[in-house]
This record gives sequence, structure tokens and C-alpha cells, in this order.
Amino acid sequence: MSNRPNILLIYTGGTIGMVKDAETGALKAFDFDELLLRIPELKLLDCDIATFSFKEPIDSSNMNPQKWVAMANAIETNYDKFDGFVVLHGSDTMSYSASALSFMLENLGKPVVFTGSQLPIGDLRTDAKENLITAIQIATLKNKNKPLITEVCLYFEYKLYRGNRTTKISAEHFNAFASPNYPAIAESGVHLKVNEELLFHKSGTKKLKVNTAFDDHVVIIKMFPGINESVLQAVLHIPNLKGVVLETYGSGNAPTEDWFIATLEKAIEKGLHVVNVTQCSGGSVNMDKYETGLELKKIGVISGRDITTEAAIAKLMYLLGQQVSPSVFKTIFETAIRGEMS
Ligand code: ASN
Repeated sequence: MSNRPNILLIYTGGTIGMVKDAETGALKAFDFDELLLRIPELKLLDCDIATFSFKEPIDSSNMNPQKWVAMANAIETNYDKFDGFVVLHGSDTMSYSASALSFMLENLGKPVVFTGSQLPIGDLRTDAKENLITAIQIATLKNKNKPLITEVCLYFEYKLYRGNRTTKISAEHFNAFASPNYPAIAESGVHLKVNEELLFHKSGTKKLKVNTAFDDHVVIIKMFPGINESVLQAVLHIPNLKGVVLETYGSGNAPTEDWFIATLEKAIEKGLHVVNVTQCSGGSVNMDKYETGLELKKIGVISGRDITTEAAIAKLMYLLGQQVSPSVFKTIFETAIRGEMS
């Protein structure tokens, strides 16, 4: 038996494996086998690569919780056979998926590296090859014969980030992702430099547990000057709504107008979980700082601190799916469980 690391490449779709439709000129997904033919360099890597492909690869705009489950199941089924997993995924919703998988995969002891590209792999100027090859190399890294990375991360344009800290910031640049509140875990230059002190470690020796129950009775409300009572009422009266991510201003501020606070307060009293995240691209919610935040704290709004919107909505679906009791929901949400907040 060879000592080469075994890597499973999970192909979900995305620009990386797309070609232009001859009729419309629009990019659409194509067969995964072709993808491998287009990267002969993969054979030069010092590892064995097996592949698993979604039957119908998708543009990641079509991602949903059922497809997160399909990814998690592929990892669970193959967990013992492989040293690491690389997920090829469209960049548009990659941060949502990486966040969701970080919650689904409890006690993860191996690397799960999401990557993709801005240009298709067949394009002359493609960024796909570097992203894919380095993502695979990262997934093979070991420390004393054990996987070095034991978390869900995202590799794009020379940087490896903790997946649930990322957000897509550009539809144009190869440098398409940022991790505003947590430094890159690794950087790829002439050498691959891993900042080991930034890595996430599971506690104890517990085995992988895959939690696939996600509850999608959730919504994101982005605050804007001019939001009115009928809009807020309409959203909060969505049948069966259980959780809201409220994207507030600055350090977690929202209007102090009576109708706004009273409407939210009533919904929270009825059992709705409301999470406060900032719509700023960096920094943290601090509901003690201004009166406009304190009002939210008083009525029981949960602080998302410096979590991204992507991780907040995934964590909300996850905790609701786990049927966390209302009495501890706020405390658990406000506790970092996969390094998703500081
Ligand atoms: N629309 C594509 C996707 O997310 C974008 C990309 O992969 N660059 O699937």
C-alpha cells in the first residue's frame, strides 16, 4: 500500500467546471470527467485523488440545505478512506456552504477545503488551476502523521481562510474572498505558510458526528433608513418563522422608534430568535455602546458579535434544526462552537 495521502475531490459545480453554451453564450456546468482531463497537472501531485461528483453539477446560486446534506454525506461515507476533502464549489455561495458544513461536521478531524474559481478551468487566464492544486496540497498537510488542518476552510487566490469567517467580496477580482474578522490561516507564496496558532482544534478525541437537520424557517432582514412598520410586520408574520438575522448598522444599532422596538419585542416574546449582525464588512456588534443598540439588547436580541451574515444564517438553521431549547438558545448562539466568532 502506498503512503501517499488520499484526497477526495467533491465536485458540486461552479464556474471552475463551466463551459460556454454555444447558443446563448452563458456559462453552464459540464461533466466532471472532462474537468480532470483539463488539468493533467493533478497527476503530478504527490497524492492519490478520487472523485465524487454531484449528478447534476450546479451554479452555486442553486445551492440549498439539501445539497449541503449531500456534501456532508459524501464526506461522512468516505471519511475513513481519505486523509482530506476538497470541495469544488461555485464562489457565489461558497461562504454559506463552508459555514453550513462547519456546523454540520461536528468533531471534524480532517481537512475540508472549499475552493472554486472566477474563470472556468478551460480559460487561458484561469485562476482555477492554482486554486485547485494548492487546495489539494493543503488537504494533504500532516503534522506528526496526523492531519494538520481539522476544520472547514476556504482556499482562494493564495489565501486559506476559516470557511465560516469568509465572505465573497468581488464579482470581478481573482481575490474574491475576505475574512474580515479573522486572519488567513495560511498563505501560499514560494512556500506554503500555515499559521498554526490560528487553527481550530476539536476538543478531546470524539468521533465525527454529522448533523444534517437544518431548519430553513429563517430570514435575513437588512436595515435601511426608510424601513417601515408594514414591511417589518409582513416579514415577521411569515408563517412558521423561527429565526431572523437582523443586519443592523455599525456596532449593532437600529432605530429606537417605538413601533420598531415594540414589533420586534412582541415577536421575540412569541418565541422568535433574532440575531444581531452588523452590515459593516468588518468589526463587531456591541449592543452596550449606543442607546440604539441597548434597546435591542433589552428586548432579548441575540448578539452575533463579529460573525458574518453567512455564518449567522447557517448557525441559526443549524441550532433550530438541533431543536435547541428556547431557554438556552441565546447563550448557545452567543458561544463560538466552530470558531465562527471571536
Ligand atoms: N455563478 C458561479 C457560481 O457560484 C460563480 C463562480 O463560481 N465564480 O457557481
